[in-house]
Order: sequence, then C-alpha cells, then structure tokens
Amino acid sequence: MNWFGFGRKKSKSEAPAPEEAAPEQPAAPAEEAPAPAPVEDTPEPVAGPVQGDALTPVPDPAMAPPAPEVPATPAPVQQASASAKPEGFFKRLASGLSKSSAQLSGVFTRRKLDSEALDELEELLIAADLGAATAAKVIDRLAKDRFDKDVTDTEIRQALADVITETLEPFQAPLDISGPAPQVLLFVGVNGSGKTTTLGKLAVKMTREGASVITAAGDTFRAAAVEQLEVWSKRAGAQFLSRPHGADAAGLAYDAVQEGRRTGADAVLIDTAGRLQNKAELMEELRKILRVIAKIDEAAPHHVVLVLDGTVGSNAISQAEAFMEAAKVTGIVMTKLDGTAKGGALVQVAEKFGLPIHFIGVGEGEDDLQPFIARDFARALAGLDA
Ligand SMILES: Nc1nc2c(ncn2[C@@H]2O[C@H](COP(=O)(O)OP(=O)(O)OP(=O)(O)O)[C@@H](O)[C@H]2O)c(=O)[nH]1
Ligand SMILES: [Mg+2]
Repeated sequence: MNWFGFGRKKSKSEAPAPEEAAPEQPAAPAEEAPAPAPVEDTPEPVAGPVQGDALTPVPDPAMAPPAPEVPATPAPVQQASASAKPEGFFKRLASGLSKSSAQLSGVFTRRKLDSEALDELEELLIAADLGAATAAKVIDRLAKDRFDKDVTDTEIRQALADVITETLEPFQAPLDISGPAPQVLLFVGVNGSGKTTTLGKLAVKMTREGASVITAAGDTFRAAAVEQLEVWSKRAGAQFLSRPHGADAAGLAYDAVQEGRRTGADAVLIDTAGRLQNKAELMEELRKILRVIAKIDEAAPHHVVLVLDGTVGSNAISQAEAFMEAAKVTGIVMTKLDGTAKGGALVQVAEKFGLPIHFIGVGEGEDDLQPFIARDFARALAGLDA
C-alpha cells in the first residue's frame, strides 16, 4: 500500500474550454498590503506569468527549514506500514506527549480505586485536554473492573490507552488523492501551526511515489513564507508557483489549479497564510479561495487540510470549529508531537467534529510526517511503551 493511492487507475480531468473556467474580470482594484484580500469571487488579473519553478535559485538559504539533503534521484516509494517508521519514531512521539502522560505518573501506584481516586483521575484527564466525554469513559471502564481494588499506574494507563485507541481509530484515515487529477489540496490553520512544513513534507512524499506536484505559495504577504515553500518544492522536485508580494492569494490559487490541469499534474498543493480563527476578514479570504477554485472544478479543493499545532492544547477545538465553518476542512494533520505537545486535544477535536486524522508531524525534517495510527498515539499519550 502506498500513502496516497498513486498508481491506482485514475482519470485526468479534461482541460477546460478557455471560456468555461476563465475568471470574470475583476471589479475591484488590487488591495494594499497587509490588508486581507477583498472578498469577491474573482481573482485579480494575472500580472504576468506565474513566477518560479522548481529550479529557481533560493534567494536566502537561511530561510530553509532544516532537513536532510535532497537525493539526486527520488527515493523508493514509502510504505505506510509500521515497518516504515524511522527508528525512534515512537520515542519521539512518546516524549513529545510526556507533558500529558507525566501527569499520571506515580499518582496511582498501588492505590485503592475509590470514588475520591476516580474524581482525581477524571480531573487529571480533563486537564490533559482529553475532554469530559473521554475522561468519563476511562473512569467508567476502570470503575467497572477495579472499583475498591488496588490499582497500578500501568492499569490506569492501559485503560486510558484503550479508550483513546477506540475513540480515535474511526478517524484514522489516509489522505486519499487517487481521485481525478489534479487533486487540489489547500492547507489552512493558525499562524505557525506547521502548514508550510507539512505541505513540503507531503510534496516530498508524493513526488517520491512518482506523482507530479505543483505547489503554490498562497502566503503572498510574507517573503519568508514564499521562500520557505520554494525550498521545500525544490527538495521535492515539485513545480513551484508564486506571485509578486502582496498579490491576491485567491488569484494564485486559481492559476495553480489551471496550471495543474494544463500540465496534467497529479496534485496541486496550495499553502495559505496563517490566520487567527477569530479574524473574520481573514477567514472570509479563505472562503474566497474556495469559491474561486470551485469555479474551475466544483469538486475542488478535494482536500482542505487543517494543520493543528500539537502544543496548543484545547485551543485546537475553537480552531477546528472556525476553520471547518469557513474553509470546509476535510481532514487534520497534527504537528509538533515531538516537542512538548499536549496532544489530548486531538481526541476532543476528532470526536466533536468527526474529522479524519491523516498525519502527525514529529519533527522538522522531510521524513518527520507519519500516518496517524490511533494505537501508537494513544499509547504514547498514556505513557506506555509501543
Ligand atoms: N518540532 C517540530 N517542528 C515543526 C513541525 N512542523 C513544523 N515545525 C516547525 O514549526 C515552525 C512553523 O512551521 P511552518 O510550517 O512555517 O508553519 P506555518 O503554519 O506555515 O506558519 P505561518 O505560515 O507563519 O502561519 C517551523 O520552524 C517548522 O520547522 C513538527 O512536526 N515538529
Ligand atoms: Mg507558512
């Protein structure tokens, strides 16, 4: 099994008739930086050819995210099996989640599981951002089997891991981009959550599997963001598209999808600027991107990937709510689970919104994106060995 379903039979979309997908002429003048793009359904006029390609020199190598060197030839297709996990992957995940799991340490070693102990445990689980529903499930399970008996730390952790595994398993879902090409993926999330890095890591994986990929630097107001994506695109061997500073992100997204159709690309990965979920105007800009892309292909974007920072705790819930509403999120990647994450919020987000979880980020390098495996995540969160 490969990661994305490349190699399976798929039909390329027909190139559109020129008038069919042509954007209407814009009615409004270009906005000034750094104001958000005005909300209108037409992208700005193309100011010239879309800039850049995978061979464009990188202006400032200091902007490059740290990662291993690019191999001259693509590496073999990466498998999504447990055996493909790099050494130490679980350790990194487990130590990243230790902030949550450490809270359980020692509290229950050979202690009687009476109502007071259950209340204490429930509070701990809620403090670890697991949410009241999951905490209650763990408590019920333990109370059923162990009430008024001595209980060990390991038994508690085991019950916790079991409940989290059962809760998250239905949401463990590969990113399926085997549909008609080009598959259009939009990456959204708050500032610094890991959108560009995740997009870059995915581009690398896709091109390794033989896919032709276009990346689009939708964060047009920040030169560093454009350069960062350019570095990743170069590393992946993906075609890189950008626009002049401050250009309309929706216009670039439109051009990127058109370019994908023209070249017969397998995937078009569109980066967006980070935005706080409570900034209405910026969220509206995302809606515009979606509308403009849908003018070319009403099924696009096929995936709207919400990138959540694993260290933010329960704020992830309001992020998910706002981005689902504005950008019709279709799946989640949670990043930074190698750091000092509070990954418990993922349980709440998945349960509350029923969103598939595709990947987790466990570092900054190109191989530090792993398919989400509920059991691994649950055991790491509970502080148990793989
Ligand atoms: N440790 C760790 N760092 C990560 C991970 N994913 C991303 N980062 C780092 O987090 C920082 C922010 O990542 P970006 O990809 O730039 O985040 P972004 O969402 O694109 O940020 P904006 O475009 O500013 O909104 C960078 O330093 C990344 O290298 C991860 O899984 N683990
Ligand atoms: Mg970015």
